[in-house]
Amino acid sequence: MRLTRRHAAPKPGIVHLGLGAFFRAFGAPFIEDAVRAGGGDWGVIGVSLRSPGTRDALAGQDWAYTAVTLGPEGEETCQIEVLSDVLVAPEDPEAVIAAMAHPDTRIVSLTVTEKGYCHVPASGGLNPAHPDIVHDLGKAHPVSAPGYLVRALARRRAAGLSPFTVLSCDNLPENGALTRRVVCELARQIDPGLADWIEAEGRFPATMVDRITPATTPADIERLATKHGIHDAAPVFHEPFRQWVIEDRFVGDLRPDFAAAGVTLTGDVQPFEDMKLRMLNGAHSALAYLGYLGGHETISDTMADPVYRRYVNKLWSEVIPSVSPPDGVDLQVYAAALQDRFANPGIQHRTWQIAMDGSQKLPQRLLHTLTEALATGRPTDALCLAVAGWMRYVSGTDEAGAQIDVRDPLVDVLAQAAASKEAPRDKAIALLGLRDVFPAELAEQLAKPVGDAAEQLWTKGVRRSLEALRS
Ligand code: CS2
Repeated sequence: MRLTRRHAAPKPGIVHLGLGAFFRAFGAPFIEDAVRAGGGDWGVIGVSLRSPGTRDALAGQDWAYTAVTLGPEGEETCQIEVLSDVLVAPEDPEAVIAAMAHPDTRIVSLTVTEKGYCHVPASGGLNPAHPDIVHDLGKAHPVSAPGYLVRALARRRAAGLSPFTVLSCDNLPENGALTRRVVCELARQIDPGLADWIEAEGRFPATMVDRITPATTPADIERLATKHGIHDAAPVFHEPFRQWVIEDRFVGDLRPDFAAAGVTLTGDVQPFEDMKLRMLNGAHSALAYLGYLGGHETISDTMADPVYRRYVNKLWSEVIPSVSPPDGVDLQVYAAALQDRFANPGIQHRTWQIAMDGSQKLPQRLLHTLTEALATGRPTDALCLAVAGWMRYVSGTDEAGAQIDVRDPLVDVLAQAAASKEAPRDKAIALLGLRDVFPAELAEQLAKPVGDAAEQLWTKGVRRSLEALRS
């Protein structure tokens, strides 16, 4: 029998943009726990900004679904019922704006991935040439996340309502400030008065979000049915660990009782964010590129290979000096825990999945760390090899000459830059020339060490390059 809802949905108070597996495995269960512990009308209207797949799968289940914890000792299931409706933006943009502008909506949260903010990764400002932004400037019905935020905020201002709190839950540096910047820059081009109002009244708390959530596969859905008897068309699968740190700055102080659900509410998210982006996501990206090139399909396979395990520990030893830890956190202990989380064989997290959208991820995951390490003369060999790994990957063929299915908003630009030169070092320098990713000064500093790493990778191959790194 198909899964069905057990309780009525809570009255909605949150609209969530980007109804992917990550939000359903992370934000939604946290909100459900907060409502259970602290009450309040905080049901969630989920919005898919692109495709109807999740809506179609969840519609027959009254928006309920299963979240499966993949622990080292087995699987545990939990039914999540906090979604009260799902909208598909391209089918009915007006319904999405109306939901966001509704007086009951007090928070609009986002997991739209890095590229969904339509910003320039190297600077954090809005990319005015982005095709979705060009579209949204000309049309009343937007396609981009910043476009929806601006149009819905305009509607609230016209109705005399206060703005909603905008809660970015993506892995971006200073995600709250970045979201505020792209929204205000877009609003200013549409109506300067609106931009002034958002700047004065709007709230964009920073967050740090953490739970490893691989994409659900047909085999996962099948296993849930055969092993647990649960017939769910859209379950999500995740690791046991979860951590959410939120800057406690909401419009009118209106929010779920997050603390009751175990969320850390703080005045300063930055130390948590730097630690997580640089140590977890930085290592994830490094392992994704180098692991993929070495023939590893998942992160846990990559971690089972001693050459990579040694490499990632060397990488962390280069990253740790650039991180000011949150109070009471020992970064060596944090790294050891990451090593175990990455090695969890229950999590089949594909290197190919993490390798996606590298042009949007590299700055906050590896380049900020590199900038600081270079300024203080600290070692950067493992960091530079990670950047060279990305370059080798986006050049489009693996070591056996097979085509790589590179997914990145800049895929064509990256392929052209890599193909414009013959020698590996020159390819690396051509890629360092992409100003959307590498600031000029950093590119100049990286020319020699990343050029050397690229030379090694292309000529000796990934395994020998990893082995050649001194620990
Ligand atoms: C991963 C993240 O896909 C990726 O780029 O690095 O999704 C990672 O699994 C999460 O940030 C963990 O919290």
